[in-house]
Amino acid sequence: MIITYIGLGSNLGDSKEILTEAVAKLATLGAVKTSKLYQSPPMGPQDQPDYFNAVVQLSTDLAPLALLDQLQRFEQEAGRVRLRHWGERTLDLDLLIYGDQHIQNERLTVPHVGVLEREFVVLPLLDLDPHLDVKGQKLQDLALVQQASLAVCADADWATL
Ligand code: A4P
Ligand code: MG
Repeated sequence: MIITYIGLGSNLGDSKEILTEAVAKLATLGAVKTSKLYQSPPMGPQDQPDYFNAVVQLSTDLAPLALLDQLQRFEQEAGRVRLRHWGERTLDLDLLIYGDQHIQNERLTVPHVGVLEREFVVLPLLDLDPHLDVKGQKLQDLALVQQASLAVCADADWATL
């Protein structure tokens, strides 16, 4: 069993409902725990709605590419259309961390490129494991943790099934 972390984002449609459904789908792949639910202004183009973000810890036997296939299937099922880079989307599922593995191929970069820079990723990861270490960096020591301006909009039981 590998411990993985999946980043969830949505800023189109009924985001809370879409993310709750995504957690239920992830739960079909293994045991899940959810972070708090956050809301944050968009990174990238500013003429789009604020995002709802969370992270799910998923313990699974799926291999990395098989897991990515499932994440992309769930995105499609949520009616995902890609309008533009860093643009609005109904559901974005990113494979942030897969055990302690470093993966680099044409479909997958793990740990995910933004994992140390994005507060909407770092804060929910710390909800799930305050001692988490990524690429040799303790997340709780990152400067952005002290300065974070994310709004918590629900406690960790927001997606209770
Ligand atoms: N891919 C490579 N590595 C991974 C990985 N670790 N997990 C490839 C998932 N996919 C990975 O993804 C494009 C390709 O990345 C996939 O085909 C996969 O093989 P995509 O999600 O279709 O592309 P994208 O989302 O347009 O680009 P990108 O760079 O993934 O965007 P991000 O980084 O996902 O950022 N602002 C706030 N506040 N909150 C957000 O959640 N999200 C984004 C999107 C922009 N601004 C945001 C937020
Ligand atoms: Mg993505």
